[in-house]
Amino acid sequence: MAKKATSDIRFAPTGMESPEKGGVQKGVDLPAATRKKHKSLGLTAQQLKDMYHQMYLQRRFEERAMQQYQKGKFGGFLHLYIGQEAISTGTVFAFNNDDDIITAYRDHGWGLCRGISANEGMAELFGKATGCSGGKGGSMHFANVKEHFWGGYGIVGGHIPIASGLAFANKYNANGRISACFFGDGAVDQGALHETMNLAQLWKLPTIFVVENNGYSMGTAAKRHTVAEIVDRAKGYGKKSAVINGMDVFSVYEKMKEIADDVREHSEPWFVEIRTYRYRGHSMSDPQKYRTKEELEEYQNIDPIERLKSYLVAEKVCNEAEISSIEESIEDEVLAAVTFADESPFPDQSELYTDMFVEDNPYFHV
Ligand SMILES: Cc1ncc(C[n+]2csc(CCOP(=O)(O)OP(=O)(O)O)c2C)c(N)n1
Ligand SMILES: [Mg+2]
Repeated sequence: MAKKATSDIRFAPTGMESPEKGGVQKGVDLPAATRKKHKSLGLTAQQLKDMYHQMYLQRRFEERAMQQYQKGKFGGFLHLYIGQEAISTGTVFAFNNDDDIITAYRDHGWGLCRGISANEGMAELFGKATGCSGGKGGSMHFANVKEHFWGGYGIVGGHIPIASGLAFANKYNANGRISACFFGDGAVDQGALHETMNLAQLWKLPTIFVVENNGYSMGTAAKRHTVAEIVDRAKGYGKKSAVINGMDVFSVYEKMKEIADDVREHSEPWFVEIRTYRYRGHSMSDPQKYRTKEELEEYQNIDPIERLKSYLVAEKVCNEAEISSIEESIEDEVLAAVTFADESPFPDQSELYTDMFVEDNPYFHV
């Protein structure tokens, strides 16, 4: 066989042109959204308003956080969840309040859904003592263990075994709770995922592995960093699986509720791919050269918050004035959070060595 010229040897698709030439394809293909209306999903009008409140709070909290970052009020990393809010919201509404949730570093929205106030969240970003992690965690380490939100992790895939550990404890204690681990498409080829998927299946742990596939791992499109359909990873481990439209809160709610019920009943893990899109860069210093403006607009046109708002108005759950009043109250809440964070003190030096270890009542023995 003739030796290939070095210039013909390729290790990965390149370029932004056509897929045949190895170009980058569109972020994610969304499956159809549910056609069900709220009543047939068992959601009340009040719950819909709460959902809207929750999603809008996450959006405005992060928009303000971004502004404060740009003003230099805090530094380090800031990974925004904007665009993905239907996933946290739909899931938290579908789960019981004491089901365990753990996520990666794109964690602000999850924290706000699980009892962290705007004040505590903003103060954490500012590194202040009044923050949800005492100002010692920052953006990537929001946590609220009392409300079964276990954080906030910076190592891609590193938190996946912890989620199954939580499931192990729940099964051992026979407390009827389940756990769910949320991670990005960039984590699907991490060894920790595959080791944990194997054990979770062997031990029939009540847990859900959830990929929030937003189409990109930093600046690399999913179609350039991973082979095959992500959801098909489930097959190799004999897992039940689903693909969900993450731009629609009803679809997330419906399917995650069904899955949670199944996991609770049969104590068997699921592997779920929720397809979504992040509107902002990976973190704050991302020139976003890997995607086109048109692609971004395609997803912004099906924004999950706008979608819910249109539904609320069309179904006469709220009128425009009620929606404005929800939005205004959130605006005030988030602005007050900025002032709160600004005026709060930094942690005392004596805090440097606290919160390093669990000293009493480890979770497993509760
Ligand atoms: C083990 C490890 N390798 C590399 C990194 C650097 N890193 C931080 S985020 C990231 C991309 C992860 O993308 P994805 O899982 O799709 O999550 P998303 O940012 O899209 O939410 C990488 C490679 C890291 N934090 N941990
Ligand atoms: Mg991603």
